[in-house]
Amino acid sequence: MNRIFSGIQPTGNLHLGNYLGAIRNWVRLQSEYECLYCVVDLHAITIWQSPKELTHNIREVAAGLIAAGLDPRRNLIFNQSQVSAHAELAWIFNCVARMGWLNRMTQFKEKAGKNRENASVGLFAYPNLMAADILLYKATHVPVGEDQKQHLELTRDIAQKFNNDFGVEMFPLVEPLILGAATRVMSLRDGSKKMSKSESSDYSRINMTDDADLIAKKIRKARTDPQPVPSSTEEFDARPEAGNLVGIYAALADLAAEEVCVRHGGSPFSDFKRELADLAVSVLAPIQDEMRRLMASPDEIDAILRKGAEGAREIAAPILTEVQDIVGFVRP
Ligand code: AQP
Repeated sequence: MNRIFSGIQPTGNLHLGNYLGAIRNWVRLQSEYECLYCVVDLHAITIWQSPKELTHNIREVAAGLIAAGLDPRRNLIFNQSQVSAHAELAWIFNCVARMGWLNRMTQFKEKAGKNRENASVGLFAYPNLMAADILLYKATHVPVGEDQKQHLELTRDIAQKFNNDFGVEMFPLVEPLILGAATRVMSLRDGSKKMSKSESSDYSRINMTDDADLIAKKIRKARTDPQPVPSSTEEFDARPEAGNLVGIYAALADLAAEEVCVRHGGSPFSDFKRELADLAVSVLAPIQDEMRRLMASPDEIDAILRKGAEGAREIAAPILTEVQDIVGFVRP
């Protein structure tokens, strides 16, 4: 059976990259697969989170998922810390994965920056927890943005090493699902950096909670070059900021980037940016309305998360037991 698991961190500022690279695809997959979607709060605390803000952000991300169209009756939507098996399996994987493998992870290098000695141990071991998230449910497919490709390869390595070490066929080799025209949405200020929640400049991203005026302002101020809209995707490598805006337009309009180049190539960016802002607002406004409604009733969100966690625990429990037996633990 095909089963999907994917996660998103409640680190604040849910943005257009999260929506186009991940959430929107999750909505489309819910009719084809059994899906578990997780607000990964254990991952979030690998970097300092203010407790009050973390609580708010967990609910806001859950509200964003539901408002974007994930149906809690068809999918399990929950926050990671409510299912303790994630942490238990992650510990076992800490003992399977090798230091050398984790040393190669580019996300750790980017997030730890120059001060690696001061990064949390959790940040270093982040990919092991991610492997546990996925393999705890024997998920077969993981829809993610391109930035997570390396972590998924590590998940496959961990699954394979566990199977080899213990001589079992316990874990499947998961397949990434990298879908859509915007698998890597870049910063509006710098076409070489991905759009990110934790980037200090708010003008680098479009947040899911930005109102129409702010979206229009951010797009108007987005960095481009003096040339008009590219006439072909072949120009994107040399003009990353221009390519990024065309890619965002394509994803929002559900068109191929090449098609957008055919329709808008040669137009001044000032006109294209106006159209892009209108398009972004028309896609995001209904999601924002529903997010606001949900955030006004946190009990409704908490009930959805609680129910999702109960369902997740039911799937996870026998799988964790099987792993514990394989490892040789004595259980009650
Ligand atoms: N810029 C992006 N373009 C396309 N997809 C993206 N995703 C994130 N940024 C982009 C996808 O969104 C999902 C959830 O990501 P995450 O919250 O777990 O963490 P992240 O990838 O580390 O995202 P951020 O925004 O950069 O968060 P911070 O700044 O807190 O680290 C994933 O599927 C991811 O691929």
